[in-house]
Amino acid sequence: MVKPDLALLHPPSVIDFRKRTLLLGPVSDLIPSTPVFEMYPIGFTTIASHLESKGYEVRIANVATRMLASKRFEPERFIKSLDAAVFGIDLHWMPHVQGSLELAKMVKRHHPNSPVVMGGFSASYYHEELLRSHPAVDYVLRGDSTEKPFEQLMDAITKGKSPEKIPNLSWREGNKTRTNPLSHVPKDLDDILIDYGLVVRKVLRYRDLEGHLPYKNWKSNPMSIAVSVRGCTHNCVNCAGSCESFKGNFGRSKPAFRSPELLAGDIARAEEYVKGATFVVGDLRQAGKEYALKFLTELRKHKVRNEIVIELFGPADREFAGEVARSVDRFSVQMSPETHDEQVRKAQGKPYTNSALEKSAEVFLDAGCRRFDIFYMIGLPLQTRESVDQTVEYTRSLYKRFSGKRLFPFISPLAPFLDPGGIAFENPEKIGFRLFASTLEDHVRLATMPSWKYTLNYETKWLTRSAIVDASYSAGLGLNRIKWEMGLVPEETAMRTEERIIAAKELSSKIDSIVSKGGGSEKDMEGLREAAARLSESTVCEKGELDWSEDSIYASIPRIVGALVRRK
Ligand code: B12
Ligand code: SF4
Repeated sequence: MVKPDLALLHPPSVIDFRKRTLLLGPVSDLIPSTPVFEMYPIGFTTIASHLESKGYEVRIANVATRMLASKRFEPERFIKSLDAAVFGIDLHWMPHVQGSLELAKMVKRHHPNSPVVMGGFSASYYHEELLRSHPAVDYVLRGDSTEKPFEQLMDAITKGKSPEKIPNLSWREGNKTRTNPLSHVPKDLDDILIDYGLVVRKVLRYRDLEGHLPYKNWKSNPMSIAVSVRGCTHNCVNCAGSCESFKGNFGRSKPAFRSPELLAGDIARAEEYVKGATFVVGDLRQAGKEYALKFLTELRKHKVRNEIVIELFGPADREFAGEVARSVDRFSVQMSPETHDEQVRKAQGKPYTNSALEKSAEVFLDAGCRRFDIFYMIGLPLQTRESVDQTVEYTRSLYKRFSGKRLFPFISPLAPFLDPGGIAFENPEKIGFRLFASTLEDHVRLATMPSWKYTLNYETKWLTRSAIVDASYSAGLGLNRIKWEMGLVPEETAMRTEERIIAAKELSSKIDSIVSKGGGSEKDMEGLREAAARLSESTVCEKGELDWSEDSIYASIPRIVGALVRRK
């Protein structure tokens, strides 16, 4: 087998999740991953594409999907068997804090002479603590764009040069932590290489399909991602990807966009390999109307047949909906008003009205969008239990208004963590939040708590941790009932969801009662382990409700073969 210069490893959120009792809760019901967050950052593919173009051999190993795919897969044995000059581990999303650190220790145990590089949003935020308190981590590459700094670091490591001048790098020199300036912040994304065939070639080279899968169910519901932007023009208070957070933590004062031509090309190339939906990250109108229209004109030329999923960060008009419809065969829309309550929405950083939201749904549904998904959240500033209940009731009026018209509301808690670096995390009291964790170490402790109530790193003035849990299960039950009454989910699915929510609620109470008597160790919880694992997946709705297509990986095989042959 080829020896990679770099192995990029993605951990599960908790490395020993199979051995612990963890009621992880409805933390990932609305995304493709399971609650161990097995999806690796899209950046793995751009880092790998860039380094390969410079002659480095890179392997991607998704340890999380492999652990989910087989009980017999042992991460320690696998890490031992890997032979790479350098190991890269993402600590992008904070929920991976325990998994990333444990994986780094594993690498060091078996490969003490191979440097470990960490990167991603959370690693950038906590770079000092990572290097100060975690000897298994040798380097941290900060910021939202590490492709070129990583090339420089690989050169330095493999040729024994000093890392002194590498932008965005934090590193250890003796007992001291060195922090180079965060100066590589590209103004646009036009130099980024996205080789959609790379993963397919890697699967064949390393004979490892599961280890390259972005998430567990990718084979039955494949999806690709096209990134229009790094950064954001908005300032939602709980988000570490906001304008203010990018400025404060990742050195970016303005979003960087991919040119409309390249973005449309990415989507067309993704289609060569994957028959499934392509999710376009970022509201296309953030760079201005002209950008959005240019992109749609370019996309039209490619005659894309895959379903395109676009995001709206704010209301849209009929003209824009019409342009989207003219440019693609099939499309869906996602919008996150977070709540029906306009005051709460404003406090969260999204000052638009319900009538503007409903108008947007109307114009897109009229234009032929296949589904209009609306996402609500629990744990927002000013949001009370009554407000959550009213959000659920409001969806009934939405269903009535758009009856039979493919409008799908979803609701889930802001969990498990309030994003470090976001406005609310940095100014909790001002926003009305109370934090239970600030350091990496605090978050590691929370990540391994027996139920998600104790994992939450925050509560609000209006909803305690217990109230967030209660409101989430209750809203899940309410929305499920409404969907059933409106005929949006079959009775059988609705019954299954209801039973699961009730069972999860009961289990949560059992865990509370053990904890209240001073228990909480793994031994005290052992009898609940299997139920906790079973009830952690898809609590408030089923993953199938989110599938954009019924295509499976097998439908993509002719394309993959065709695309690989064309590349030869
Ligand atoms: C698109 C997106 C998603 C997509 C995933 C896309 C993907 N596979 O990367 C979906 C919708 C699935 C998603 C899910 C989640 N997301 Co999200 N997501 C985003 C969003 C909107 C854009 C991210 C993006 O485009 N990144 C592009 C660039 C910046 O990152 P990248 O190319 O992947 O990686 C570069 C660098 O980060 C770095 N890097 C990354 N990994 C590594 C590893 C190494 C070794 C190195 C050196 C460098 C490095 O270098 C890369 C290349 O330059 C941001 C918000 C924002 N405005 O940024 C939130 C954001 C990143 N998500 C966030 C969260 C919390 C989540 C969830 C945990 C939410 C949940 N509870 O369900 C899940 C986790 C999913 C999982 N892992 O299974 C938070 C993270 C905050 C934090 N510090 O934890 C953000 C900031 C905002 C938010 N609240 O949504 N997300
Ligand atoms: S949640 Fe708000 S701030 Fe964060 S990426 Fe989305 S629109 Fe931007």
